[in-house]
Amino acid sequence: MNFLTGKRILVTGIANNHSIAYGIAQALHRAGAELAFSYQNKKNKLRLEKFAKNFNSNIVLPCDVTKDTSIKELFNSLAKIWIKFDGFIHSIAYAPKKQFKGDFINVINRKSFTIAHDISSYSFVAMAKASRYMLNPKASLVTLTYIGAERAIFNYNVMGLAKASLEANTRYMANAMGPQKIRVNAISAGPIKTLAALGIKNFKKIISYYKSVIPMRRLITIDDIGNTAAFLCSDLSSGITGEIIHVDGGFNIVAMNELNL
Ligand code: 0WD
Repeated sequence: MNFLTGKRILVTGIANNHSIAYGIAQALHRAGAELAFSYQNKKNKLRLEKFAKNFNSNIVLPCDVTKDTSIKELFNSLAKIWIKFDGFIHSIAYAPKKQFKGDFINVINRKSFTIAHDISSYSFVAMAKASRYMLNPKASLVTLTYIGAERAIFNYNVMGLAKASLEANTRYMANAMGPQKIRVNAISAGPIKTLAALGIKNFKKIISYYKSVIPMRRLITIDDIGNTAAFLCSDLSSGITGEIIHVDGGFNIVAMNELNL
């Protein structure tokens, strides 16, 4: 299935081979896409260079999305290799660790609110702003969100607000970039054990509750997310933009099932 042959896609947010972005890179590669990668800091560089080889890529570039200069440098460096490209995967989120533990009102503060929104939402449009001139018509931008944007989830706290902002951002970006024939979508993923997720207090309990109530009765994998991202990056999804697509085994459609009675 080479439905991404000829597409060049930048993948951000691989911390290790459990990262959602890693599953996405695997699916994009299987479908024939050419890939480039960005990493946040030097400690990830070597590991990412090794991963990139698995995907026949040697394009591994630094980018810390908290700095406009770093975002600009990423696309300046990429432009020397790819004059134009066909989209990117935004798989980046951060809030200070203390925010993921306890009563929302008690733990929230102005600084953490700003950091969470800056890194987890603004960075998506900042990357689009910096790369717009390099994006081919039919390009596709994909980000990752979570149901904590739509419903209150204990301990998810300020990240729920940042994800709600990211989802609105997806719709505004889709509307602004539609005339340029660029599509923008978000995947709302079910919970997956990754480095970022393990920072949320009681994450293992979230996973076991989840597994017991979702219609599919199984956990979502990074392959499930990867396959949907590959579809969204391809022309197979040519009529879809501004959507939040749930890849969560149906969790979001259930209010109660027999296991809760
Ligand atoms: O259950 C889950 N794991 C879910 C994750 C459910 C639903 C959504 N998501 C979202 C996350 O919120 C995030 O947006 O998926 C995305 C990827 O999450 P992940 O795969 O769970 O996370 P992880 O493997 O930890 O990668 C997140 C990466 C960072 O990794 P580390 O662990 O080194 O912080 O985001 C990147 C970084 O690579 N990142 C940044 N990249 C550039 N500049 C920055 C930054 N300032 N901050 C974080």
